[in-house]
Amino acid sequence: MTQTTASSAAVEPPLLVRRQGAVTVLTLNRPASLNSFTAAMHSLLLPALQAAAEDVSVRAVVITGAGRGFCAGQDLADPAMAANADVGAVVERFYKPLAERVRTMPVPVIAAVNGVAAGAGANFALCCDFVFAARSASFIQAFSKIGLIPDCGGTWLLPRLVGRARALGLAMTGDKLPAEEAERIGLIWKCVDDAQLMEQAMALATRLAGMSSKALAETRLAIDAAVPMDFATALGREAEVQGRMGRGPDFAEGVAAFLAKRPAVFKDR
Ligand code: T3D
Repeated sequence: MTQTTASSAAVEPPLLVRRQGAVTVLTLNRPASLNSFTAAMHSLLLPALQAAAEDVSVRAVVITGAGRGFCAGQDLADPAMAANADVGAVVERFYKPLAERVRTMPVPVIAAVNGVAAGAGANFALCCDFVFAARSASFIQAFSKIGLIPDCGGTWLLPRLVGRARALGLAMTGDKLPAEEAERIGLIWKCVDDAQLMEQAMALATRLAGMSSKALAETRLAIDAAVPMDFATALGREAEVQGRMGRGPDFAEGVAAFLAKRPAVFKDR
């Protein structure tokens, strides 16, 4: 096992990169501020993911955090960000490419959420193919509390993972969701004992690394491609299908049975 820092100049680099067999392990490393994202961290994170994507000997990626947090989202005190008043531009520059990179990796990506994951930190984890969370970890859609909407893929991911009601509940309240509850509602893959987190994440990463990377990446693509439909398209389809149903005999029978206060007898096929 070798561990290198992504930046040799800094004493405490904000990202640690190491290899364990065919698995690249990325550790967000700003524990004093719960590994919140700075411009400096972004400048290492995306290239590290890109390097893993391009290195054919890498067959899985595990992402975790140093210290007691996974990632508290955007570092709200980062001068490099404060100088950039355009939050949309920050999202365009950092979070869009980051989320897109994770979702299109040629190998499986596993988040090992060791502590609180808030804001873009939560959604960065949810972009991954598998999310393991330590029992003491939690997920917070912190955006509404600072007058923002979920980013880093949150608006797309949340309703797909847990449905509209829970997506809105989490995003609007910004309440803390404990790891056990996150597993129960299907937001994440597994909640595990804190001491087991890395062992379990690495075991799955190693197992996936031995499988067909191509098949796994195509599986992700196929599942994502099968789900999406925008609201307007869904409304159009409802109208089209409802039109057909409304012209069919079962609708006529259903209405007739209701008005006659008798059970309906449906025969259409
Ligand atoms: O430009 C843009 O902003 C666009 C991009 C937006 C994407 C986003 O991610 S927006 C959401 C940003 N994140 C947040 O709003 C979360 C802020 N943090 C918290 O609400 C809390 O820290 C937590 C609920 C995550 C954890 O609470 P707790 O009580 O366990 O820890 P703490 O004491 O609040 O935090 C520990 C330290 O980390 C503390 O520093 P200190 O006092 O010990 O020196 C705290 O200030 C620091 N910290 C935590 N989160 C951030 C942070 N520092 C900077 N930015 C943070 N996001």
